[in-house]
Amino acid sequence: MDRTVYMPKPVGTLEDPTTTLRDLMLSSDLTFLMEAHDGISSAIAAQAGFKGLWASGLSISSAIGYRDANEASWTDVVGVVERMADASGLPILVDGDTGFGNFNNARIVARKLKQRGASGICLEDKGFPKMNSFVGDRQPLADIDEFSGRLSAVRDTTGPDFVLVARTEALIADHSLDEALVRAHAYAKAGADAILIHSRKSVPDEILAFSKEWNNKLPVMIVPTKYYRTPVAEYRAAAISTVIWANHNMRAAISAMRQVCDRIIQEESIAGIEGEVATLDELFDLMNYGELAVAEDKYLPQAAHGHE
Ligand code: SPV
Ligand code: MG
Repeated sequence: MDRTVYMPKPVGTLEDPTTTLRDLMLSSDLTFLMEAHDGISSAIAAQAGFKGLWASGLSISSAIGYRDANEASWTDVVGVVERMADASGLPILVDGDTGFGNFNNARIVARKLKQRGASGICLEDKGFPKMNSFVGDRQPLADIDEFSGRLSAVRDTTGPDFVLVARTEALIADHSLDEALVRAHAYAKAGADAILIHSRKSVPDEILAFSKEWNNKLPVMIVPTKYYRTPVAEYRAAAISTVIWANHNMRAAISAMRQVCDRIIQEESIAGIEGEVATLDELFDLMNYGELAVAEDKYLPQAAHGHE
């Protein structure tokens, strides 16, 4: 298959993807952002043809052995996002959780993410430390004015290009559609570029009702993890801007790694799974080792690079 191979690029040579995320978000067609959580999952998503990435808080924290409860620090997240940007060359919307504190923490995180190659940040209207939206029933919402201040601080700090997504957890916390709408209006006023409306229902009814009432005041983003059966035609019909496939690279990795570990421990051999795992050549191709060999020929003294 003829696939463009992305490679880690030196800082400063990346095309600026900021406009691209905004363009994707504002385009008339439905946009898909794929979850990634490190360099290699970002490169794989780019090769598959995704145009943008979701740097998932759940997946990034899981990948480094933490729970999605702000156990990973914001500097952990910034470091991972930098690797994701370099490895994929794609625009990245970063799950900034609640902003890691108050308005001041939120604006520092957003500024550092922008400096390190992110194209936007999504902030959710809860407090620090947060808990993953699908864990437990206690999801206390932030005060609307205080959270709006967090959004405005990010807006004022990152400038007009960096995409700012306000995520309301009103429906996750079992509040009404009206509460979600009141919050979305306040967040729009505070400077958000888009609203992410989250739901934990297995059908899309409440997000479609929100979208209808909201009437495209700002682009709407959704995370259909729980209502995964809904055909995307319904989102197109509802003029949803962006669908986030929020955790599927991580969940795929868990299944694959479990299967391989179980087989190797049972069989005390790697012979059985050889045909079922990526080849080393596939890995070298993914990381563009070919370019390194060409560069060695160009830059290393002939005697030193060992290719004779
Ligand atoms: C994430 O991917 O970390 C998200 C989406 O925020 S969810 O896990 O559904 O809260
Ligand atoms: Mg998250």
